[in-house]
Amino acid sequence: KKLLQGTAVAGALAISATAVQAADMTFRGASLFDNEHAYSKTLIRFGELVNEYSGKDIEFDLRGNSELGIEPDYINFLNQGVAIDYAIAAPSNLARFAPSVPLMDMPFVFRDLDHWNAVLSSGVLKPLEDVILERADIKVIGYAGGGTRNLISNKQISNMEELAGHKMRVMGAPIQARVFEALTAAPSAIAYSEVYNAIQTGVVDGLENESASLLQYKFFEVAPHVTLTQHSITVRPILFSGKSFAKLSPEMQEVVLRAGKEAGEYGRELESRQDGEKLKQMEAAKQIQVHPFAERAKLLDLVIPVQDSYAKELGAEDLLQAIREK
Ligand code: MAV
Repeated sequence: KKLLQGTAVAGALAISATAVQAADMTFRGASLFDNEHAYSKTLIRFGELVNEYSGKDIEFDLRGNSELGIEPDYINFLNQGVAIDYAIAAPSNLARFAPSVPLMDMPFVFRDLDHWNAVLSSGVLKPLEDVILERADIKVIGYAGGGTRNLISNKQISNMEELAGHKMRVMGAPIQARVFEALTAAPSAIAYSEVYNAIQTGVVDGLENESASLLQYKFFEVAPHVTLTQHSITVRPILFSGKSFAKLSPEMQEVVLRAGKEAGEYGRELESRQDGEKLKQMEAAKQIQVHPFAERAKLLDLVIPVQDSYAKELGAEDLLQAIREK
């Protein structure tokens, strides 16, 4: 772990008057994607803002392209305070610490982008941030996301009949499987890094994901049909290890929180704007065929009772209500 190592380097170099630019310390981050993806851009912006607001020269060592694994690994690292200091991950990856966290962006919780924006610019998710800190020792410093998730499959799906029994990969949180079971599909939880192969070998016939990830991981090569279920708009917390955070001075903690919040705003604007563009780009390049879903209202009818009973089991009815009312 290099968090404090840079200080010694800076100390050694400070003997030269021209060495004041030497790195004060190093923070390491992880991303599933290359530097063109909104998550990586958000994390890069975060580093730039930290340096701008602190007046320091901290090295931000961002390891992209899944070099350090996938999001569940990042959660383990952040929780243990090893390998990395910051990352972006889907709330579903935090379910094993706190089953209420995936409620943040569970399918069909947002009516539209305005609703999603209203929720993210309010403090309504604060109880979930508290539970993440308490149970996982991970600090939420901002929110990225803004991709709209659709079904991606190796066959056309345009109505309830075609959706029935559809074998699809979902994220590991139990609420994800419950929602898609309620929609009569046949979901299974598979690690993100295995999904392409799982489709290619016929283990599943598709997944659900947003445009930027579909483009970057080229799922269309094995699953070229996109069905506009528009079932989720992603919320992607920017996470900082509680153990790394505790080592910072109060001033640096303030800087990290401010930079995280602003980087998140930048990332959300970017990803939500690019989402539709990327879908059109893949369609124009004949990489995907886009299908409307004839009975979207029916999906909502099937899912609302699942959301309700999930929130009830967790004692999170007030939170769900507060999100819905935004
Ligand atoms: C997309 O790549 C992102 O939303 C990422 O945050 C998720 O973890 C991933 O999908 C997934 O479905 O696991």
